[in-house]
Amino acid sequence: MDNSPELDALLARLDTGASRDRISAAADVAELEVVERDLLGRRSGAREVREAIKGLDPSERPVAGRALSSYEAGVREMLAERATALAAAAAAAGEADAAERLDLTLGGHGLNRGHHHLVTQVQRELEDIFVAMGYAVAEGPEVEDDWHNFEALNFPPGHPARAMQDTLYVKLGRPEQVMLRTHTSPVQIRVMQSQPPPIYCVMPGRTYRNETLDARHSPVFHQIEGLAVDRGITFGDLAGTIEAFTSAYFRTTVPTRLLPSFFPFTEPSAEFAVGCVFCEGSGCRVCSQTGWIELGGCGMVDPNVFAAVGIDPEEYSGFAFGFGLERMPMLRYGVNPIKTFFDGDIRFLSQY
Ligand code: FA5
Repeated sequence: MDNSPELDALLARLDTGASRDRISAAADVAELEVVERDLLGRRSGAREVREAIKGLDPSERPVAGRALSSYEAGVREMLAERATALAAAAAAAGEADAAERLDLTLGGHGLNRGHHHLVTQVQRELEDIFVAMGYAVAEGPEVEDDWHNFEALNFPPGHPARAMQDTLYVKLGRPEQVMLRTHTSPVQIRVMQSQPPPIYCVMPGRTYRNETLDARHSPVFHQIEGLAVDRGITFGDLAGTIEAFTSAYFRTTVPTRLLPSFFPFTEPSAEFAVGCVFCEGSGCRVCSQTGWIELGGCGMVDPNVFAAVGIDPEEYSGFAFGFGLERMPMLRYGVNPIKTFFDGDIRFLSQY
């Protein structure tokens, strides 16, 4: 049976010879891509033939379909061959160029763009560790009022525990009412005032104390505070959290130790220490032969603190901790004394 004129017209459009000529004429990969689009793409003749097959008599559709498939397969093969040939030619040209090229580069003056201070790097790293555990990050002001820095944290005026933190006051308003914050704990208060539980938050920042500089103490230093308030939070959660972040930071399972302590805003309170990473607990100069290095304080949020911010201590419990940020890189890199961080000596800073 003869083909219908419609079928013949379609088959005539599948011209392998003309396609071969176009493919061979492509001088580089970019041109070859254009040819491929023209021959097989969405607006190509092949695509129009595919659409037109639907309008043929059903008995002729298989013939047209087979012809189209065979044309497309042939074009793809020719495209692949041409691509290989073009790639080989480009590689050969590159080698020839490289052989003739003269290296005229001078040493030059590299632009030293600087980088984050080691303390900032550690702060960011610790934030990432806590964010991965589901914590948010919050900040508070460095100039604080007496209520946030002390009173809401259960240090009433005249409480002897205020003497534990040598305060630098700012001459503003009534005497001794405005100060440089002595710890990051006032940010706990601000966070609890600003949102209802559940709260899982870390609060890093700069803190100030009227202290004489020594190997481990500086009048300006950084702390990172942690606060978790939810139903059913226990001291076990606190211990597990401390172990989790110290292990994540030191990238090994470091032993942690909690010793009874006192803070007006936590009850019970503890000091937490990590096993000395230098001597692995056997005792050395860095850990004063104790095998342990103190990082900070912690405990269960005191009900009086919850009362100050309007959280019901019958419904919620929580833990808090705060530790010196400089302690972490001091331990990891053996930086000593603490003033090394703040001297601004580029020979030290550029190492990290
Ligand atoms: C506090 O500041 C409490 N706010 C910590 C806390 C938070 C307890 C939440 C309970 C709940 P302390 O004064 O011990 O605690 O300081 C905590 C840590 O800050 C210390 O262990 C030490 O690592 C660091 N630190 C304290 N003073 C200095 C200083 N002058 N220089 C460098 N680091 C310091």
